[in-house]
Amino acid sequence: MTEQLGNPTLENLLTETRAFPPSPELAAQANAQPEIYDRASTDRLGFWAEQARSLLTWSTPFTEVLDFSDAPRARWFGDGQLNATYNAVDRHVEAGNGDRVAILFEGEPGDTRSITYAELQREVSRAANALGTLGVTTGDRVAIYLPMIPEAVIAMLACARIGATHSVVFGGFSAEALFSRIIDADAKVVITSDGGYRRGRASALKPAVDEALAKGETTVTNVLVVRRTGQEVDWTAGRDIWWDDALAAEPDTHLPVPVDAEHPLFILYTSGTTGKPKGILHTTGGYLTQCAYTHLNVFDLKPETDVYWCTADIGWVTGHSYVTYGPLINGATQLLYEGTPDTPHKGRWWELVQKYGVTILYTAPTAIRTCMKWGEDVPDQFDLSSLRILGSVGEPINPEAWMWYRRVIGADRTPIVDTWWQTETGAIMISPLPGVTATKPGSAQVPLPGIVADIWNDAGEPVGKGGGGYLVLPEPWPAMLRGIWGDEQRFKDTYWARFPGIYFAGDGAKYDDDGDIWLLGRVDDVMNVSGHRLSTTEIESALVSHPSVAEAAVVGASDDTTGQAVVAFVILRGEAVGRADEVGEGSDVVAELRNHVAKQIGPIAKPRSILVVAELPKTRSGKIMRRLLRDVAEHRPVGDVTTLADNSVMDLISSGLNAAPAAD
Ligand code: 7RM
Repeated sequence: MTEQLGNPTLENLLTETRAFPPSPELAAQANAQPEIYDRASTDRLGFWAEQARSLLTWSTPFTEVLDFSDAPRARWFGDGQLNATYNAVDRHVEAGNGDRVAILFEGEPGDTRSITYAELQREVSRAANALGTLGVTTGDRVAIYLPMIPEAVIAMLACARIGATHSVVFGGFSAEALFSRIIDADAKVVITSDGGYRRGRASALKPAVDEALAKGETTVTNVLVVRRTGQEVDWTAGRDIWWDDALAAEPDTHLPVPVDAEHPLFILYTSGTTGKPKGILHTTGGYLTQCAYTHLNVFDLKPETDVYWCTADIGWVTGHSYVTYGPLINGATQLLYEGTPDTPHKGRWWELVQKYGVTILYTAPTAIRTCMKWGEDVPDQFDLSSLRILGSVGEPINPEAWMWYRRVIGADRTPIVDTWWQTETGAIMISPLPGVTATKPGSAQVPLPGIVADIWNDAGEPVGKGGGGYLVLPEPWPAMLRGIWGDEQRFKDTYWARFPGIYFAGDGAKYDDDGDIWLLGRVDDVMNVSGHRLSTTEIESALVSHPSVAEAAVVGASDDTTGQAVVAFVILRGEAVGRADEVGEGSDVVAELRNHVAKQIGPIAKPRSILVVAELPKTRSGKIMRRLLRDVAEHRPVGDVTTLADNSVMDLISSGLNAAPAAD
């Protein structure tokens, strides 16, 4: 533990003295005023009940707020009923806001669509009817495998409208990953597209679905295919249906199905410390309450005037909570962009901010660091004066990137909200409030009103100001996960066992002398690459599934742009060693293994470098000492090797590594 917290930049972080209070104008008109902290702490449950009542429309009002008697599974607003899509769409139309734009879509090639709440209601209704025609009913699971196009949001809302549980699988994941998620959730229908636009060209998606469904027996009866690129696709008659045809055949009205507050809204798979991804389960009432509350207060959303843009893909939890549910529940107008920030040029994002007058931007530190690398003359060419709030999520944001973000993108004027949360927490937990908090570069600072977070030491004692340890969430919160799909025991073991009965987030953290929280990264075998969670074990499993690999060890090495990068150490099987005359970093074997990982998991999991070694450093009990491999990967002198079974191993590895250049 101490070792993992031994972050070399920590001392700098904790001497941070810069603070940026909100402007008097912003403070005066902000949705969240300072009193909110007192209100929430005086009567926490009453506060959440108030949020649930004022932010959502219930078809059956709840009387019970929290029931934690079956801990760790919580029930929030348990006797209430509601429909997520009714809340995200219909009620805005009923309130006379049907003409307000919900989604401003910009495709990577530059095609655009503007979808009002009234149009969204009609599209989602048709899609809900189409799912019904295919036999999907309340409680069924639907897999969604789509690029960032409006249909991704429409598909999610169509599921929620009929009470079907969606499982969105990131479009960058492989057929193998899709297959295992379809199997785990017993999905009945898959919604996909022919392809999407990526880096200036059409990239296919449907073949991965075909490949996934050919891997074995599944419960999938139909595949709905959105036509996005017009690419040729293979067709399985009787199973595959064009989305457009299915929707055209349906009426554009549909009665949303009220569900219990604890009805499963979605499953989202995320990497854990073991090889198998966990299906994180979220339910309806509590999740939506916290999404709406955080979106309104952390981003200070004014639905009539703001243009909000969250750059996250729908395949990640940020896309669920802050593209689909939070903004739409609050009646926001938001930009949805399909492509990458550098296509066709490195100013594309800033061009979009200017074009649409974006006022609130929510993105990840890795994107900010990439833009820093491209130089500030790129954003300087655009008018970014519409921006008033900037958000960050996914990993710790280093103070340099924070300052750059504020100065170059925010004209030294916009508050930055550094938001800490997880797939498991469902919504933002720790963050400044833009009209209240004097922000500090690099710190997520304070738990939101209604949220309890603390930092404990190994013995489970609060460390207090100036102390470091494990981040814990001692009290239940509305958007908390309700379990791991199909694996109750793993749910208990993973989150509730380190400190019995208390949620352990897996992150290390430290309080500064003001009592502000600084997140220090994961303390387990989870890596964070460009804000994406990857499991070391999962990548190791992918590597050893290749016939040439005997053994593999993976570590996350710090990387200037992506935060961490995947570095793998592999021992080849005898035949493979013989086959390759040269096993250095550009060799065939290494290239093949990198592609193999991309195929097994997805391109984001591709190791930055793979080192072929003769031995791996192991303890006498056979545990791989990843700490030493991390030293090597980060070009540090190798630390304490006394627990190694054979301490000459590290010399062997280090000498082999020095020559190795980094791959793309
Ligand atoms: C939303 C999301 C969760 C992990 C989490 C942390 C890290 C996320 C921040 C952060 C420092 C932040 N969900 N993390 N946000 N670390 N400051 N503001 O990212 O499930 O994919 O990842 O990400 O380690 O445990 S996630």
